[in-house]
Formats: sequence, structure tokens, C-alpha cells
Amino acid sequence: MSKQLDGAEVAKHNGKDSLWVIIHGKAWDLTEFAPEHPGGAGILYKYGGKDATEAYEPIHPPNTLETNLSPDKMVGEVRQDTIQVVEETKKDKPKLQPGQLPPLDQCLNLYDFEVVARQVLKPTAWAYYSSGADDEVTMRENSNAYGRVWFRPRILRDVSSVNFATSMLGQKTSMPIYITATALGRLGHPDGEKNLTVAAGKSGLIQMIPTLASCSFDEIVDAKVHDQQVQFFQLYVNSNRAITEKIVRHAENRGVKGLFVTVDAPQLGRREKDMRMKFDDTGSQVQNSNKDNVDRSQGAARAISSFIDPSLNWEDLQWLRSITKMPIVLKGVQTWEDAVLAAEAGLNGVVLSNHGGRQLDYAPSGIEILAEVVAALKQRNLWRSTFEVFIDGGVRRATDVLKAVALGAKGVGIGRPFLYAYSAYGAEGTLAAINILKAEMEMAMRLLGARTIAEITPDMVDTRALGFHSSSVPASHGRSLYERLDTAVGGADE
Ligand code: 173
Repeated sequence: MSKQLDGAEVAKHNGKDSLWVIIHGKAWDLTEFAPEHPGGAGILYKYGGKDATEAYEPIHPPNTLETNLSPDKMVGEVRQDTIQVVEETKKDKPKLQPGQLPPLDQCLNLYDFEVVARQVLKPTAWAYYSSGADDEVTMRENSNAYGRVWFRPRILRDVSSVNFATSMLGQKTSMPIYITATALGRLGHPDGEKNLTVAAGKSGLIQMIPTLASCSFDEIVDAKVHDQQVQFFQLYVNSNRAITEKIVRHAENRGVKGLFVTVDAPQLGRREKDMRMKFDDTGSQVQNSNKDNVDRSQGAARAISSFIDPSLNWEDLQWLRSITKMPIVLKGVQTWEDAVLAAEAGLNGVVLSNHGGRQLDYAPSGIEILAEVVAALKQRNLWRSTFEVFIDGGVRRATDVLKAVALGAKGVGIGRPFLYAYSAYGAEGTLAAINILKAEMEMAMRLLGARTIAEITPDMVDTRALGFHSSSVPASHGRSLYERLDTAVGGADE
């Protein structure tokens, strides 16, 4: 049995000479390790002598401590009721507890999950998930652009039965929707991305596993609910190619059916809502004297993304091709020119995406460029069954999905709404969100006059307004996300 410690004793070890931090009830001696911490030493000093579990959990794969530190660095177990917690952790509390949520069946659409999640997430988690880059113009545009596409519904087509099953990269899916990759899933719920795995398996959707998941890759694969369940993998390419090669080979060995290489994030965008939340306690002298070159002005996300290689270029794709047989898709293509280059390079597809509006503000929405991408591919004889066009960002309704499919998308990625759904209600929440989309799909296809995905054709949409960014569309739920700088001293509300 390990040594039992009192919180007050641990609390004394809060400086450079002796630094102990409590994770999952155990005190670890990080004095020697601190200068090498990839996220910087400062954050460790902030938690010196105190409980860091809540901050640690979402951004470290399981067993990070055990694999990186020798066992003798575990100083002992700390008696639970004596553990000291940093002030900010105490303040970062959700407005609602899980027991106080509206019943799940009261959520009628994907916006409802966002409303609930905003109340139930810790403010720092909400800030991280909901934020977009700069003025969030692109983030809002992603939804707004769908509002500029209208239908041309057909009638009298015997729509007694409709079927929206389809395939992506040769893999069956119950709808032309996949669960796209979003990082740090444990910020929202203790089971993190495994909630998505379970919901995907039960509903016949494909889940894209993120490189920067909170759960380990293997945990997410092991959480599959049946053997036929299909998973894709989103890849951030590491400056150290050997690491990336290992990850890719492992993913293939574990049965992943598609590799989605993120190409729109050589540097992480500025998400100010997130940044505002994440300012560390700069008053600490220890921290100020810590001279390392990791930029922590954007909190954990920036720190853990420092491995992403900004030098990644078209030539690297041949190398990727040589290390895997999985189909390779570029995620984050924003012009028809790059879509053409991807097809010419022999890749298997592109995701027209601006990273949920979290990267370059004023990047166009996927739906706006979809039509020109398809036209450019057709013109050059590159429109073929082995090159698929996907799209993500701003999809909240089955009608959005139908618009994208009509314009040539093979599938549509949905990220935040599924994350919000499980943050509030666990895997059941995400499953409920998927079922809502299924009900919407069935109705919308009937009313559009399409019985199968193949019957959803370009002539069923009117895109004349798509290029007019100033046209007004009804204010949707997602438009009031900007949170003003709190100028009141002491943080009082106005
Ligand atoms: O959008 C993101 O937040 C994202 O992709 C990311 C990248 C690096 C670290 C954490 C998240």
C-alpha cells in the first residue's frame, strides 16, 4: 500500500525546489520533470501542491504519468477530504448539474442540445468547444450559407418508402452523415469520444477518430459496439514523421477505413473566447521566470498542438501514400484549385471545410464552394467514383444535408452538435441527436420528392443566392455566440 498523505502536507510542495501535483488522488513529484513538460512548466507550478485532475484529464491520454515517470515519483495517496483545489477550478462550474437537465425527449432539434450543453458544460469547456476564429464570421457563415440555398421540390413521385443509406469511401453508412473529429472530448463528459463511438455503432454512422482525442486511440476502437462498425481517422501530421508513421500504421492495423489529413491548421487559429478563459495566473513569479518557447497564450490547445508540422506540403502526400493502403482524404480544402490538385495527386477525396470556423476567419463555407469544386472536377474529367467530396461546418438540419448531397457531396460531417449532445446526456444524447436527423431526413426527402440518395439531384436546389453574403436570412440560434470582454472589475455581471 502506498503512503497516505494529508493535503496540507502536499500543499507545501508548490515551488521550484519541490513540486508535487495531485492527479486522481495521488501526489506526483514533478520537480525534475517540470522543465520538460510539453505544455510548459508554468501550468504545473499553478497546480503546485494542489489537485490538477480536472485540467489534466481531457488533454492527457490515459496512463501518461505512469508511462513517462518512474514509479518512485508517485509520492503517495492523498486523503480525499484534505485535497486542496486551485481557486479557478472551483469557479469553473457549470450552471446546471446533469440531474437538472430537461428530459432528453424535449430536445427536438440539434440547436436544443447546444442550449443545454451551454448550461451543463464548465465555462472553460464551453469556451473551447464553441469558439471560432477572430470575429467568428466564418463560423456563422457556415450556417448562414445553407440559408441561401433553397429547394426546388418535386411532387407526385410515390414516396411511400424512402431510403437514405449510402456509402463513403466504399463503407456503408445509414445516412450521408459522419461524426467528424473534434479534440478534447473529455472536457464535455468523462467518457469523452467513446460516447460518439457507441452512438455511431448503434445508429450505423461512421465516426472519425481525432488525433487529439482525450481518450486513447485504442480505447475508442475498443468501444465499438459491433465488428462491422466503421471508423475513420483524422490525422495531424507530426514534425517527427516517425511518430506519424507509427500512428498511421497502427490505425490501419486496427481496422480504420480512411485517413483524413487535416490541412487547414499549420497553426491554430485565435479563438478569443477560449483565450480569455485560459489566461493562467501570470502573477506567479515562478511562472514568469519560466523561459521556454511554447506559446501558452491560448491555453492547452496551443500547447498540445505544437507538434503539428507547418511545413507539410503536397510532396509529403506521396510519403503518406507509401505508408498506408487506407484511402487518403484531405480535410480542410477551401478552393476548387486545391480540390483539383488533390484529385490529380491520386488522393481519394477532399473535405471542403474551414475547421468549423476555427481557423482562417473569412474562409468560405464548404457549401458555397461545393458547386464550383464539382464543376471544376467534371470539367477536367476528375469526377470519378474513387474521388469523393465531403463537406463539414454549420450542418444542423437534414435539409442542410440534402442541399450538400444535391450539390455533389458524398457525405457531410457534423462535429459540435454531437459533442454538445453527449456533454449533456452522454451517448444516449448523441444517439438521440442522430435519430432526430434520421426523422428529419425521412420527412425532407419525401417532401423533396427523392426516394434514394441517388434521386437527390442538382436541379433540386436553387443556388442563385449562394454568392450573396449580405442577403439576410432568419436569425438562427447560432448567431449570438460572441461574448463580450467583461470590463467590470472583479468580474461582476452588468
Ligand atoms: O479545432 C481545434 O481546436 C483543434 O483542431 C485542435 C488542435 C490542436 C489542439 C487542440 C485542438
